Amino acid sequence: MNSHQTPPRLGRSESQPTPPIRIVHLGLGAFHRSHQAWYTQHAGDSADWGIAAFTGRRPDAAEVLAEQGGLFTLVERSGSGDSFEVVGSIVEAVDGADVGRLSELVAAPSTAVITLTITEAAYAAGAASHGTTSTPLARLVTALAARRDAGSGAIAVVSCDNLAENGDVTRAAVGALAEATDPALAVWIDQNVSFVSTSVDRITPRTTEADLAVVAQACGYRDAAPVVAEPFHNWILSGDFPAGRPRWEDAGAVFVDDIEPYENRKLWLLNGAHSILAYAGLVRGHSTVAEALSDDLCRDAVEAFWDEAARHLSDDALDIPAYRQALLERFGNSRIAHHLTQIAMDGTTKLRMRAWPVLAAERAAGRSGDGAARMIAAWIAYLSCTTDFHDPLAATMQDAKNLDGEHRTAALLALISAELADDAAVVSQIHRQLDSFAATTHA
Ligand code: CS2
Repeated sequence: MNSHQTPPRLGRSESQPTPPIRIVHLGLGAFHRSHQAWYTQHAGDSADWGIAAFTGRRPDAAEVLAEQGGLFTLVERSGSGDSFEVVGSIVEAVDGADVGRLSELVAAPSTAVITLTITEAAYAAGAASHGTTSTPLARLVTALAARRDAGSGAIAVVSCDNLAENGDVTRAAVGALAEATDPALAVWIDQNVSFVSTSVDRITPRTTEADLAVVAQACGYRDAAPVVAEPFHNWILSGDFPAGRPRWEDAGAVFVDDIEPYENRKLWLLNGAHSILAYAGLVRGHSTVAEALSDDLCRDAVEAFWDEAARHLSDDALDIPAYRQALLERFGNSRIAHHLTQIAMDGTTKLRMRAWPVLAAERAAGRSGDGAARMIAAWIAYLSCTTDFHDPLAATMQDAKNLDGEHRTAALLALISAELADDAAVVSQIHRQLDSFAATTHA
């Protein structure tokens, strides 16, 4: 190609068959594309399963992807190089506010699966949103009503957010919303919607301008919406698919009866370590996961937390030593620039699931839980040195930050869990860690 010519834009050719829409997704972001869209593309029956994906926080993402017929490049970034693949399983990209199109698609009898990546915080926000269609779960309830009215039958809803028992959490949130607006719909949902629990994993940092240039250079076309991810991917699911599903197992997905041990392993060891690295790392001036991991203080804090969490992950099939080793390698991949500020978002919701269960389990066993307490102390230290934080409880958090000493610590802990804040011994324990953390930081 002549270097002065603009390379062509990535797009579908007329002759390329497009799979029919049978999956509707809420929360079109980079993670959906590197994970569920990738698994669907690699299912043996991928020709039968197209995805219509609706945006959540980024409505502009639909426009850019729609211009490419839903196609995008997945850049698989290992420690030694990049490989490139065009993913074609998303066949329609829609602005999430288009509840009419969402209802139409969910009401279609051919639609069998609804997947969600709406962020952890959205499950709590759902409860306050009945009667509106401004939140993803409220939109989902509206669309499920359309399916009931159309008589299209049972369907599976699959949460792919980092929450323990995410299927049950979704069932409760959707059920409460339906109950508040249309009790008969709540009954229909109870009888016709299968809420599948899943544990999802693939590190997917935000795409940068530099990534766009890498793709143009390597692939010879312009892609305005590539996604960069690590080579590792994992998907564990538990639940029924009454209207069918793609053969995701062909791509490595695993179906289990009891998902809890797998969820906890992922949430505590991977996500918990991420939160420690994010908060401790940012306080200590690092910007990426790989940088924070190379700081002994941060790494020791991670290992100490892992030792505690591992005591509550006793099933041999979990192979915790191998899992820990693999995590150190994944986090250490410095070619993946996974920014700590991205992980630091929504701390109250995340720590409730990443730190609190381990702290509670350790204390119930008569031990200190200092490793888990340290994750929370790192979060408080981070809040003390920034005004630029993103959290669903940001407004209340500001009030708590204005207090002093242990009152301040207790008020911040209350945002994670009332039980934490009510336990004076835990408040002091975390408060002491905060001081030691700050002292080490400024040494
Ligand atoms: C991260 C996760 O942002 C975060 O809180 O811990 O997004 C993490 O990268 C993924 O769960 C990896 O699968």
